[in-house]
Amino acid sequence: MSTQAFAWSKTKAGDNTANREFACDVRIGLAKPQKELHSKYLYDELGSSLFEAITHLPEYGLTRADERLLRRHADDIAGLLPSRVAVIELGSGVGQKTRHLLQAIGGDCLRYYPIDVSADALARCEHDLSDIAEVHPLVQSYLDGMARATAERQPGESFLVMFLGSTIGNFERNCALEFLRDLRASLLPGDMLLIGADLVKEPGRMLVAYDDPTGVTGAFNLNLLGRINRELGGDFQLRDFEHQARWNEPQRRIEMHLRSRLNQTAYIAEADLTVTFRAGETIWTESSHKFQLPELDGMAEQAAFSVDDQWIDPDWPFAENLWAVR
Ligand code: AVJ
Repeated sequence: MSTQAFAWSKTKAGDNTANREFACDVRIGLAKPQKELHSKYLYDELGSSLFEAITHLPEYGLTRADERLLRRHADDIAGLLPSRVAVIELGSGVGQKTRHLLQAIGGDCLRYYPIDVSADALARCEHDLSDIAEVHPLVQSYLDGMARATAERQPGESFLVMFLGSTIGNFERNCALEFLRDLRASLLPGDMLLIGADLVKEPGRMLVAYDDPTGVTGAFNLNLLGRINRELGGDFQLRDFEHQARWNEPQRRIEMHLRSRLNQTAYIAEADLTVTFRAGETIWTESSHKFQLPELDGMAEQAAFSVDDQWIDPDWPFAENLWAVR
């Protein structure tokens, strides 16, 4: 056992359910011919902070486009909502983009349920937004959080669910549809979904957004191996891997990979797993699907939503979509 693994076993509860699930996913993912790790594991506290830093990069226009649309059209959006509404946000992070809309909706006791895997981000969210809404943070998965929030529906009240930042793009296209159907199933007619989707643009522009010269996205990606070291007693040498971003044209998605610089072996104590890498072999860590406008309306249709409105940013092609449960 390496010293790291020993330190791990002394500091973390070995029977922790979340850890076991992580270990199990790592075992399965790294046994595949194309090794892969689920992108949700990028967001531990350090990963969430690094993602926050990504949103400030000049090359990563996505978050600013999302925020511009929400700021410019907050009144339009608020005007299209049912009169009595509570707000749920999936993957809120610190909830910074949401302020404008919450303000436009207004009211004395607007309830806001931010759902996120990062407790730190939610604590900041609550702190920053409690002047304009009654904040009920939920550290849960999206659908578990949905169940918790919708259980608090009051008579005559509707929900607005916000799914911003093109997080829907992290799902494989068929899984995205399945997820939207599950989401729809947790809602009632009259409820609405505000969903942000990043649009296909010039490959060079997309690539540099996911491979910034400052190296923040690389750090964000490499942290996944650091997290395995910390939480699962791994011994990955982070310097022997490099960040890689690819534009997959047929699938219309950016993929992030971690590429092994050499032939090497890593051991992960908690997964009782030895993994070997050939030089140049990669672990696929994230997909960010990019959308074409017509396919968005098709997704709404197929998940039993109707399209109420859509706003597009002229500087960074990105679409904010307001769908209603039908
Ligand atoms: C938070 C999922 C929208 O896919 O663009 C940013 C995550 N990954 N840079 C995205 C991310 C690399 C981001 N989302």
